[in-house]
Amino acid sequence: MIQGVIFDLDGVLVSTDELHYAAWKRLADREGIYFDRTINDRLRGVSRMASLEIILERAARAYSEDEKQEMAAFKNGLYVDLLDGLTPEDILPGVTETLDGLAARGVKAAVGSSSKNAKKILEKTGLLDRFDAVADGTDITRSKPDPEVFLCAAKKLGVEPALCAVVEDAEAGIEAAKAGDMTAFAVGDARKSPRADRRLNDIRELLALWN
Ligand code: B16
Ligand code: MG
Repeated sequence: MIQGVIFDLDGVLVSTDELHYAAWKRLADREGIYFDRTINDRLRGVSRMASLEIILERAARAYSEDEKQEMAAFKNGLYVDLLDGLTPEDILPGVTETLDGLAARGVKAAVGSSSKNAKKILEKTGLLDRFDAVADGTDITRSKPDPEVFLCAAKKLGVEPALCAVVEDAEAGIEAAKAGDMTAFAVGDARKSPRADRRLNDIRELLALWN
């Protein structure tokens, strides 16, 4: 039986995906690079620098390493400013009830996010105290689809990976969960992933596992 649930952050707990999109769009427009929401879906769960490389696939010229660092910093500055506006109202529907339900069933909960801004997001939304452990972009060297962040979360929870479930909105995250020998629950965009073990229309459906 599953003893620990590891939640992705962006697109699962909080809709920061819209803020990532707005910040990347500003950068792409500044550089005259085509960028749309379909390309943005490929950035879900992917690290900042890997996201930039995906955006640069449409660029008309090559960029130097220094230019790439500047672009990533520019985007992150915009994104961090947007995070200042986050409140508990930005928690996605069903998340609070799901966390309450897990706690009532004695199931541990963690965050497993590629973001280096995860703690700020959890603080601004009041979610930080709701988790037994947080593993994020500051804990890892390899981003999803590598399982490192989920294995780190499982270790912090003290639960064997095989007894952990992951809830993800990104293909890269589903792949990471499976590479880590965990059960992968897909929400949102990740429901089209063939590798997901289960697909949820509503995150609260997760609680049926323990009924
Ligand atoms: P940062 P997740 C991911 O968060 C986002 O989905 C992805 O779009 C972003 O590039 C990545 O975090 C890194 O974020 O630039 O804030 O360090 O879905 O793994 O919670
Ligand atoms: Mg995500």
